Amino acid sequence: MILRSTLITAICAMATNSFAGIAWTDPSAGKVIADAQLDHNDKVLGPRQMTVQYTASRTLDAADVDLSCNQSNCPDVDSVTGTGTTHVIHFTSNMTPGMELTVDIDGDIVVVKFYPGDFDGDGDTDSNDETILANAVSGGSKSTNFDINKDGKVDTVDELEWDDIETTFGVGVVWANYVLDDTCCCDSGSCTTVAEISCPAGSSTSCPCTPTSCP
Ligand SMILES: [Ca+2]
Ligand SMILES: [Ca+2]
Ligand SMILES: [Ca+2]
Repeated sequence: MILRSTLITAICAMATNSFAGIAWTDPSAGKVIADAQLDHNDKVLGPRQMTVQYTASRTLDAADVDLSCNQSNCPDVDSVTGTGTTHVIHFTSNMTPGMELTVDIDGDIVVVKFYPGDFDGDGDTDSNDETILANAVSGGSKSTNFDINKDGKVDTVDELEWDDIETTFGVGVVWANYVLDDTCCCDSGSCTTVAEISCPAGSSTSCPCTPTSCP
């Protein structure tokens, strides 16, 4: 009996050790991403990659990963890098405001939401979020969650950036109802349906924009 139970225990241990489950991902499953990286045109950029940490070594390549989302401009998988237990899924484009991205990693589903400025994670960006940010600034927070412009500091500049987000997307914007394609931007005669805090010089945020109408 002792031998038999020892054998069963050993087999179970082998089975457990050979199975590589996801330990964590970054961004993590269910996360509302509130901080927004801004590019040189003040375009609001969400994450462009996801790190996956496994409990045991395994291989992972681009064919194992599928992306889908609630917008028409879903990123694709550009590449998967890394070896052993840590792999990084690179997207072909950044997540955009209001995007809910479903990442199917070899059958494991991870959903993340990019709601700029939504610090309490309730699906909108309103005065409650403004208060949370103001308290973070006055309290000397070091959290990267509040560092909207990614300059390494949480200060009044981030509060101004937060104001820009709310002005651009609407006061009290409800991200769950947000349709990216409602925002157009006309630059040098061509319209794109990207969301930007401020469009490049000479462009218009009105829809349809001129000289070319938005689709
Ligand atoms: Ca909120
Ligand atoms: Ca709210
Ligand atoms: Ca900052």
